[in-house]
Amino acid sequence: MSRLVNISKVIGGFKSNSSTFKGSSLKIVRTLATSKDAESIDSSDLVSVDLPQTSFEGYNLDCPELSFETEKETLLKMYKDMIIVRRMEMAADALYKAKKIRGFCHLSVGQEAIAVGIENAIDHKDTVITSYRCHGFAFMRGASVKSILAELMGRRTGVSFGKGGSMHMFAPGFYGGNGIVGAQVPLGAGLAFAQKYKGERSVCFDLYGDGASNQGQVFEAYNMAKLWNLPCIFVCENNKYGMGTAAARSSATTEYFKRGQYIPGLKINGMDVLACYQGSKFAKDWASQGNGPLVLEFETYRYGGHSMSDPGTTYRTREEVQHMRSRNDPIAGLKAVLLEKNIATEAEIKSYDKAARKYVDEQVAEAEGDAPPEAKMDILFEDVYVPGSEIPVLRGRISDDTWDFKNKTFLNKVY
Ligand SMILES: Cc1ncc(C[n+]2csc(CCOP(=O)(O)OP(=O)(O)O)c2C)c(N)n1
Ligand SMILES: [Mg+2]
Repeated sequence: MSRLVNISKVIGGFKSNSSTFKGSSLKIVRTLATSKDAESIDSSDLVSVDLPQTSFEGYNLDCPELSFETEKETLLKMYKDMIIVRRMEMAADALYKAKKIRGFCHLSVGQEAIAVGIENAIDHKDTVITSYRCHGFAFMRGASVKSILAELMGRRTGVSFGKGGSMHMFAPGFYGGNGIVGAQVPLGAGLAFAQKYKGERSVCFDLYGDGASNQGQVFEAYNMAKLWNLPCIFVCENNKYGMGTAAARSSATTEYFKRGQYIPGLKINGMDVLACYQGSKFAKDWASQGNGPLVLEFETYRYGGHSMSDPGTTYRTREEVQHMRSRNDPIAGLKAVLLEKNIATEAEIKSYDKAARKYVDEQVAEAEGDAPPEAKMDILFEDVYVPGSEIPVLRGRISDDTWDFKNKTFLNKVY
């Protein structure tokens, strides 16, 4: 029986996209739904959005429309998604500092608009794959907050059953969470190939960083995607640094959206969730209509260090970080839109923020209460293959490590 329960329901006009262990996704909707959500917002209640001219820049491409209409509830949902992702990352930060999370941990505080904008523009048939900075994407694709935090703490209820950790998170239609810089890019082209081969009109969002963008395998993937007209949307999250190296010190040109050469590109303001949403919708339409790949660049910024072991202050100034936080924050930006368009009052937004904090705190407590995986060999070798597709034996580092899947024991065979 699958341990991953997929729940996707519409409650009170809000779609829960959370699949979860022991079902907490329904709670997310109920916790954050206010009486206004359920009673006074009609799902056909449209609002017009006018993006600034600076939202997009095209390369061999006509930019998406700056003015569009969308449902008010979509804007509210994006706000709630972003505050949940940020609270979850802040909880991970605190748990790490309390030594309850060990090992690698890369947070995306500041970059939330990208995962949220993309997910609100696509559907469950589309696929997403990214690097180690993956918690927000895992949540948006359907993993519960609890299962993500439990994974970070090495609990059996974690999204990878407590054996993966920060960089190895998966959900339906989400192919990780990949720790090897750039390695996911050709995998994403492969996903897009499979989607096209199966005749689906879906697309793959294939994400990587500015640091990864110079790797040869990125250009190999571009080539094949264009050659075979794959519905692959290459997405460079340009957060201005690869670890402690500024983009201009590692990239001969930092116009990442132009680097597909023969593939059209689009630069998107990655600090504005509405631009991320509109740009992602445009990209999905483009690729699913058979136009082949696109290269997107989301210009963004991470507020914290590269990982928990980097304070993030030695290669950039405090003023730079402060400037981005105070002038470009994606959550504050959408809040201003909600207020300006009378979609929510200041008091309602405060209540959403409070509910998000309470919800994440509860999820932390539940995850902390869960047990780690038992120290059993069959648990160690579980999930290496999809059940039923195992090879007879898996060789380890030494002969004593050779595992017999059928009999769930070591063979002790000497090679
Ligand atoms: C093949 C490989 N080389 C080096 C590393 C070490 N490493 C981890 S993250 C990173 C920087 C990547 O920066 P970027 O692509 O901009 O992503 P960001 O961390 O900014 O999201 C490096 C060099 C690695 N994990 N894999
Ligand atoms: Mg980077």
